[in-house]
Amino acid sequence: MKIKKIVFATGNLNKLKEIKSAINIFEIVGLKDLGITEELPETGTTLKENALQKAKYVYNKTGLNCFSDDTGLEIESLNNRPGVYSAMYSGADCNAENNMRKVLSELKTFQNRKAKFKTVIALILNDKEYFFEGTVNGKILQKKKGNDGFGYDPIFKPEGYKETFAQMSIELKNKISHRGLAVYKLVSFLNQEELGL
Ligand code: ITT
Repeated sequence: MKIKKIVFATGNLNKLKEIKSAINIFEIVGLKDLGITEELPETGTTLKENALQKAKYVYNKTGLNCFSDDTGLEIESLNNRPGVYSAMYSGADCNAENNMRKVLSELKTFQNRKAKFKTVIALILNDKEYFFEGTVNGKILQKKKGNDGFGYDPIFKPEGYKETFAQMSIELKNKISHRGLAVYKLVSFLNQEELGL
């Protein structure tokens, strides 16, 4: 089977940019290219459920092979919150700034700032479902640093690095990040499918 192009089901243009930069052996088709403008359903209680829900929605609508990504930030001192609720953490007015502000304020009195980002990718290929996961450990800084990346990147410093994700090139972030690791597994799988292994 030859896989030449695949749909990435996301409404998040920053994710699309990262995925396009990480994958160059298949053409990545975005939702805009397909005229899909509505928000994807995301009502599950786990990353896996949400990832599958988004991929299924687009697969059912288009009949095209596709994958999606659901990501959460788990902070140890906050009992792994915001986790699957990372996108809407600050409530009705949620956006990256408000979400980060809430996390920094909640962590004020805590010494333990350990956190991890987790991504689950759900792939629907010829009617079959597959999942790929990636995790990166790190910690939440006292204040924001850097202007690149998106979401919680300015307050997350991955283990073994001096910079936050928002201070890194997209290439370095892809090499070590939750999403980058999950994508690596996805691409290895698709390559095998391609070779018929
Ligand atoms: P889609 O569901 O349409 O893919 P989304 O932005 O809603 O887009 P998620 O539910 O997976 O995606 O994202 C949960 C939250 O985590 C959201 O606020 C993102 O900004 C944030 N996030 C996701 N990936 C991130 C990353 O690599 N670095 C920093 N924050 C990230």
